[in-house]
Amino acid sequence: MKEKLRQITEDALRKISEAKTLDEINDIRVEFLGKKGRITSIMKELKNVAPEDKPVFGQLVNEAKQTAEAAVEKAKSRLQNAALEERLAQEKIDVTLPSVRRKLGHGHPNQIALDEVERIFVGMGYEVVEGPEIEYQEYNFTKLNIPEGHPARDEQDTFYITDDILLRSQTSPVQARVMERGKLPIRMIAPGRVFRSDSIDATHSPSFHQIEGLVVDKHITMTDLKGTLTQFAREMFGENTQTRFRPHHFQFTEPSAEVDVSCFKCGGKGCRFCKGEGWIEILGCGMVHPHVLEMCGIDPEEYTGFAFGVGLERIAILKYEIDDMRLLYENDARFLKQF
Ligand code: 2U9
Repeated sequence: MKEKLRQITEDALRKISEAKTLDEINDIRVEFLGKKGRITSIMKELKNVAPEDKPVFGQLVNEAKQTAEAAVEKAKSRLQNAALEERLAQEKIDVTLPSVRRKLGHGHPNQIALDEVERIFVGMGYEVVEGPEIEYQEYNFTKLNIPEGHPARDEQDTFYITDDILLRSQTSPVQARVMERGKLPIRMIAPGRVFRSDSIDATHSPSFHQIEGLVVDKHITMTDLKGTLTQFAREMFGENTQTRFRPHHFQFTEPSAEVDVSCFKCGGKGCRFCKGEGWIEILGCGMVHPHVLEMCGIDPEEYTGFAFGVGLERIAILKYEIDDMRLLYENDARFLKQF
């Protein structure tokens, strides 16, 4: 029996010393020390040992168990250390290698144009205010003098979520909300995404961006409007830019105008860029309609104001000479990084 135990122990130690992986070690541990392992099972043969030899035999089995366990632990740490050494050797970093050059992103032309417009108006003391893209029809239309059933609602046909809630077709509701707050005077611009139920072509998109402006104070006149927008045009398109105000109609302003700038390519002589006109349309504007002031809680007898609206894409297209608006939405880095 003793001889059998010695043989099993010798087997275990040899196998342990020859093992090359942690998995192999684990298999050997199960083979010898597991519940049905060879060393564990030999205890069952205790009944065949003479009573006087039993204590000695028990002790021998225990010693064999401890020897095998110790050898397993030692082999485990030997293999773990070897694996670590190998990983460290593989992951060695060569600090003399050239670094991977990071690709830098680039501002979107819309963003570059918006930053410029904001810089100009903030320089004139305006605040930049943002508002929700999902709006009540009351703020998007009614408070802007476009009552239910008015044909102007069709011109700005947008996406309705319910009868009452829609995707804003203009950023004007932001100004209506600021007026309602009642803190005067107001000098603000409201940039943001707007929505119209339009098909996509070179100059239209169901989602585009506007920047609208609003000034409300005592004694604001059309002269303030003309001076402000002329200054904006000069800063945006060059200091020799001339402006031309043509009468127009908007529901929310009276009187209203569209503004053209002298062509910054030919200086007004007429070229391919301005289609021979010498002028390029850039924005719409007007004196805030007294009824709009009233609906937003401001007394039109005491206060007057002017407002304007520009299409951000239109400004970007003009300034960077982009001939198709769709290019602005395709996110092709080869196009975007040119500006
Ligand atoms: C309030 C009162 C008046 C905003 C204005 C325009 C003129 C205008 C268009 C330009 C091209 C929109 O992007 S576009 O399609 N906008 O011409 N917008 S005045 O007038 C307001 C706004 C808010 C409370």
